[in-house]
Amino acid sequence: MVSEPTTSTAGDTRAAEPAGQGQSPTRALRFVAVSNRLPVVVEQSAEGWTTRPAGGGLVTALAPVLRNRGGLWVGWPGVTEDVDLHALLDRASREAGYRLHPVRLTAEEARLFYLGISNEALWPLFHDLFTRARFSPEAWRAYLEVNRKFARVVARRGRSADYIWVHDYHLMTMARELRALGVEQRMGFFLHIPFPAPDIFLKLPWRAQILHALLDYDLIGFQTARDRRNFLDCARLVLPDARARGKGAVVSLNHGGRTVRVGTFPISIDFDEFAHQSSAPAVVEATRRLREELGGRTILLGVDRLDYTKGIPERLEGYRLALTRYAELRGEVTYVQVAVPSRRDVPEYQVLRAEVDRLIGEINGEFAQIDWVPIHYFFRSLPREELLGYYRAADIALVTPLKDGMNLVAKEYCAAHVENDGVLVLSEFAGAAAQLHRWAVMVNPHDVEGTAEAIHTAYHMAPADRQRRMRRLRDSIRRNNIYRWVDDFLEAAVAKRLNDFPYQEDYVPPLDPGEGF
Ligand code: ADQ
Repeated sequence: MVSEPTTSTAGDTRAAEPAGQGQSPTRALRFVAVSNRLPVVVEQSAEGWTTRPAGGGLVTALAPVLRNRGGLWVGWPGVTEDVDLHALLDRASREAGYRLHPVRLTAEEARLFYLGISNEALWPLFHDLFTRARFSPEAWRAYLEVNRKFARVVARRGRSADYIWVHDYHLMTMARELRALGVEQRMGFFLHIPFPAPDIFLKLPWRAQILHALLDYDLIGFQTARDRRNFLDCARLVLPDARARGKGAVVSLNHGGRTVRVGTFPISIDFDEFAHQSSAPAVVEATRRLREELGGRTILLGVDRLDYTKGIPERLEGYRLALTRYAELRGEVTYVQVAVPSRRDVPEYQVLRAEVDRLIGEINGEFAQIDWVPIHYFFRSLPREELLGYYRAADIALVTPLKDGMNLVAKEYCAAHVENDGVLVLSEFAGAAAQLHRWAVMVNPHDVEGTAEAIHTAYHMAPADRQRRMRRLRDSIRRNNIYRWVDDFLEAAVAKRLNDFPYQEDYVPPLDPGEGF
């Protein structure tokens, strides 16, 4: 990158010479991951401000790639208070094995960029719910400004051999800002949410700016072929000289003399880890207890962030209809809905919470018997062990988003079913459907009768059929796991694979005394 001379420390050298390649620190490929949030949670506790790892498959999969070459993760720490981030993130970086670098946002920037554009305009629009989208020009200016801020941090921290990998819809204009700063490194972008079809995308007041800015990346990745097709269609409409070429998982888009590669990379989970953890004695015991507490009934499970894209009210209506139509389900099935609180400061989410509370109250009021409650509802995040207990205990998972980039819950549920039992009821509009539709019970989440029917079908499915389908689901997810996803992206981005970045057990990331936040 342009602006910063390389500071070489002993740690840098070690990090820069993996696998006996003997390259100098300045020339060894290094990864800079960028996402809206850093992969740590910064929070205030009785002992003052602390951090804990945010976890998740993406972080686990990227960690070796970042650690091995002295990599960097740039993101917003999620706090706008005046916290001593230097000391906090130094410690967290040592624990993570790679450098965490914060982008500080003011409360106003966070409000406009994060809530105003990311959550209130792009999120609903990209999930086809455009009537929920609000387009504030003031918030858009803040979005551009925050993307510029991210770009400045990356440009200051960068080196000539970096590969910059940017994640998600919060940072779609960042490459443009980096290029404006003179940064010439290769940059990739992965969109975790769907990309809408032209008739929806074209409603966005800043459609041309976003498309132009995206084309400043060298590689753009989508979850599914559908998302990529939508993107290419929009690009052709907004940029008449844009031409797509090629076939397969990665194609080329030529525009204004530049070639950008556009690929499909369906994200996944650390399958083996989920399967392994699900077999732990504590999880087996939690599963047994849950089944016992729920009276040995057939358990239906929903696990979602409480988000209007996840289709929770529609699913509840489907369940209500199933109980109405099929008397044999009453007293015999129990639906457990676990919802993680999300975006509580957005009014739509408050309305959704009230609606879910109301529907659950109505259904329980209508059908409950003295020894049976049709729905158990948990409105909180669960520790991994407990979550796995629910996954394993559930005979049927209801994963019915109205639209979803991928949906990892569907894959986690299958990975946890180590006994190859359980039925996945899956929305046609989850990205996961492209991979799993042959063995899941598919539903249109808007179709209440279809959802009731799917619940009925899953309930009556013969054990041999259940097991055959679950075995296929698990095979597919095992093969296409998160490591394969990173491999495929790296291959397309820099012609390397994960094995080129072997994990170093005792690696301690270098401290860079020159770094001031
Ligand atoms: P999300 O919209 O957050 O992700 P999803 O893919 O389902 O959706 O991931 C949710 C994660 O939260 C899962 O790992 C799940 O285990 C966890 N979770 C859910 N409920 C929980 C609970 N009650 N307690 C604890 N953990 C819980 C976005 C996109 C998705 C895309 C992912 C990854 O919207 O479409 O699959 O990014 O790219």
